[in-house]
Amino acid sequence: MPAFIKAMLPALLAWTVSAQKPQFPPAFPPTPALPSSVNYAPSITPNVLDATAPNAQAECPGYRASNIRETQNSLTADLVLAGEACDLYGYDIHELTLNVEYQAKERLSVKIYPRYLASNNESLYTLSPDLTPQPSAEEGSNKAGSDLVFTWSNDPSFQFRVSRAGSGEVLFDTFGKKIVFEDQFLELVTSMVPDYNIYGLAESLRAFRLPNKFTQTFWNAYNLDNDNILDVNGHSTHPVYLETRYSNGTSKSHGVYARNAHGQDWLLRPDSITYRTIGGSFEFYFLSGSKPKDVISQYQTGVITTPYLPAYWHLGFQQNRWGYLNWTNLQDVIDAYADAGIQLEAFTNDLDYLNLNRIFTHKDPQYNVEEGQRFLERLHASGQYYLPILDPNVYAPAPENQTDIYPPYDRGVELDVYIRSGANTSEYYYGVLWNGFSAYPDFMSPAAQQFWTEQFVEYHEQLAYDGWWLDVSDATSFCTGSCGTGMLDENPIHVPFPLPGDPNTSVAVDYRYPEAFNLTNATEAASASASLASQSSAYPTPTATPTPVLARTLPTPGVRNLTFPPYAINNFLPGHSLVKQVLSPDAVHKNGMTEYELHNLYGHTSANASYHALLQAIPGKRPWIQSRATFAGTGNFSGHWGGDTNSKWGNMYFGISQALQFAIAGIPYFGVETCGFNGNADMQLCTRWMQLSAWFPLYRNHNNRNTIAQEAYRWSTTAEATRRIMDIRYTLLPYTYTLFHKANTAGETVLRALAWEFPDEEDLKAVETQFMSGPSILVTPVLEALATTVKGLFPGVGSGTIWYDWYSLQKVDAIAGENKTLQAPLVHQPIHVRGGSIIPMQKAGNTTKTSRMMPWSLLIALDKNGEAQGELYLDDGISIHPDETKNVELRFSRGILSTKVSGEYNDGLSLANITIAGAHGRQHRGWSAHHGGKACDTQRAKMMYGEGGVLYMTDLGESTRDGIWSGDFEMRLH
Ligand code: MIG
Repeated sequence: MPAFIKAMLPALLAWTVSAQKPQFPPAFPPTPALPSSVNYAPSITPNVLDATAPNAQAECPGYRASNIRETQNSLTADLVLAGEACDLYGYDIHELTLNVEYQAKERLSVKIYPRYLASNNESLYTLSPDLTPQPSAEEGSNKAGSDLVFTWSNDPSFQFRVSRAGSGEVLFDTFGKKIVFEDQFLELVTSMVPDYNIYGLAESLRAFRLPNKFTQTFWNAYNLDNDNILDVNGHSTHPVYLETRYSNGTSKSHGVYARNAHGQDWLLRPDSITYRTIGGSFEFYFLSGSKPKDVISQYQTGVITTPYLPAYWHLGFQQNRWGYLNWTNLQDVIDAYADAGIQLEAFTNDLDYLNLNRIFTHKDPQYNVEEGQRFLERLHASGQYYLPILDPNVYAPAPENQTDIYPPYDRGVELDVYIRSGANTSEYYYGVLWNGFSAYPDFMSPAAQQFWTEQFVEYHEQLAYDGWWLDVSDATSFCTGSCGTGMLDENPIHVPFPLPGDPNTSVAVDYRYPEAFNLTNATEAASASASLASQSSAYPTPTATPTPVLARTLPTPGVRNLTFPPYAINNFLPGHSLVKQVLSPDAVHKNGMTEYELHNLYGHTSANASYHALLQAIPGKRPWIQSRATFAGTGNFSGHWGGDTNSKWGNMYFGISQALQFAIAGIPYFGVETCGFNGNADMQLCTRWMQLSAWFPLYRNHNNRNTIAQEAYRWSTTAEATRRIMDIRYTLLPYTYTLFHKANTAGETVLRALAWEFPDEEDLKAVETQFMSGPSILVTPVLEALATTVKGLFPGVGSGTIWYDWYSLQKVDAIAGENKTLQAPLVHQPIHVRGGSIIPMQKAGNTTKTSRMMPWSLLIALDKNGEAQGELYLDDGISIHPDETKNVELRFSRGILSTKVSGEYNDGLSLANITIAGAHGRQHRGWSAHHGGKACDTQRAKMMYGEGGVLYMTDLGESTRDGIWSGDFEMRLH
């Protein structure tokens, strides 16, 4: 029996193990043994669920403020412990500093941190501005001019409020509660208004409007399941919420951001929110709003920085699956999309292309480099892109095995880039992931940036990829502690559980289907359940090792317990343990900080390093990077996807609120695995999901390797529905791209909740089944199996908003508050245009590139006064710093359309037609136009009234052939 299995014996328990050296794949050994130095995963009752846990509010003394110093825009004070230390879940910090800053008219910061910091432990308490932006006061800011007011008192102990200047409305209120500040436990409680409306706190799969009996935990996690469990911690940490309060037919909103990356719980309760972290400091930013869109914009422009501007092609449709076995396989899929007449912009290739899942390799002969080069030449020539997967962990070859050669690892050693084991800092930390025992670059270090950049550049010289899809960046490892220490000779090992598709396992084939499949496909459903039964009996699912329940650990004064801190956050993994399925919190970074402080930042730092490396590998172009794990500010350089969803209707449903969470978090480039990742899709689900996702900025279809194929062309109805919706998406690319420009420059959002566009309507506060794309498009997706109708609200109609059906341009007849039934046969998705909008469009081509070469058209949807406006932003769509840009303002009023252009970019495309919806009243007989000051020749143009007041003006071709946006345009109806 090999030594490594012997060493693992204690952990074997429920696993059946063959006594052979593991092959790769599919024999998978059990959880690799733990070095005895690591305390093995005891289960800790989390305090939030533990009724017997001492209550910090009752036991701790709080603080007293003294020595108050005030300036025009700040207040500082000393906070001293107001009684005997409670040392409850750590040891109390006796002296703190309070710092309040009126940073801008609409932003106030409140920071509380230890008064005396030895320079070497400063980093434990303050999150470095190098990691995520830390806003400071704007010039000229002062208390007198602030929207917000800070008040405090010492009675009975230090407490504070943040309220609105003028009205005095209290937004945040710790009165009557204590501040608890220990080295491993911080707590602060704010009172909340009854039935409060808060949104944000990404990431978790759950309702859009957060429940008020709910705990949001932040500990970025990945196992094969958490993308499907509602309400648990996900891959990202965004400690920011938006609160909206309605009264008297209007509303006011504000925002709260708590800048802290430590593991944390937000306990939402009916009349309060308790904020607890296991380290760091209190660092709050209050944003005055007062509309939801203002709050989001203040957060992005003033605090975390705005989202990056994607390249135009990032908005095209992407296909992926785990299980495309070779280049030919990819080519076949590309050809099939072309044959079906469905746009395909890019391939996001999964692990299949890698040799033994080792990054920066390729598998021969399936993914042979020379063949790949020819493949990429063809792909790029047709305006398409290649986006392979990348995992941050680096395979550590078996030292004794002369043939196990893996240069990237060696280079990382040479540059000394890897995170170190906490148990023995002279060793690197070796976790387990898809490639086996592996090391993890410390992306905060310049050496790791150099390493990463070199690898990107070298790999790009072989295979001209166009971006990376960065997976498992939660800082994932499937064993506990540095389990590879002393075991590298066993490499390559398999993760300690079967991967989807591993032959002869319980997950070899996934036989699950969506709800209602048994109704639409009774025979297949029956045979799938028979196959499932026989697979399950042949390969039973191994039962998990039972986790012992253990009492809380007690704090040792002066010593932080990094792996089992005295307060257990409500991590969803067994035992709520922080050491499971992640790099252990005691792993050490190059600057001496530990994963305890940095865990939730690994996705952020690895995506950031990838962004910068891409700028070197593909100079001058906007990088495409989407990261598995994110933190506040990641949207500045990366997108994010919704995770390994099941092919179920409920998963599709929650993707909408997930997208809205990320709109608040400043990551608009978000999308979900269309048609579902785990389990098989069917025609119904895939059709509806292709329609829904067509509105998500990141639009990709992806599935697991043990499921049936689900490309959009697999079912003829799905293909037809996709052609229709995809044409709409591509037609609207100029509109969407302009939204991204506004996100990038002004912190506006792309996808929007109805409540953000219509903040006075309280009945919209929890709407999560409809959403808007920008200010003008309302989407009412079908989210239910077998439905041919769908119900939707038409916001604003009570105060005169007009909505037009996208397809017929007929005015919708709806009354305020009516949940109106809309026809929605399978190939049709209800979409509505808001009166008052002008939308510049280009007919869909087969790629974003060819779409951008189509002549322009304008859709003018009139409001109740016969007016409309819109905007357009253009540039070359790819350069990181475009030389030329174009901004266009469009306006229609009193029968006159006028544009105001600025900037030099000119696409040289003419205006082909104008459509006006809602053109009732006077019938016009003709029109005249000027372009760049010159009269246009309108002789060949046609004008026609359609049903319901739609005016079509076509064949405008010649007069604007120098490019409609090259000069101001004015058109008058006669
Ligand atoms: O065990 O690379 O979310 O999209 O297909 C899964 C394989 C690891 C997780 C990603 C998923 C991807 C899969 N990865």
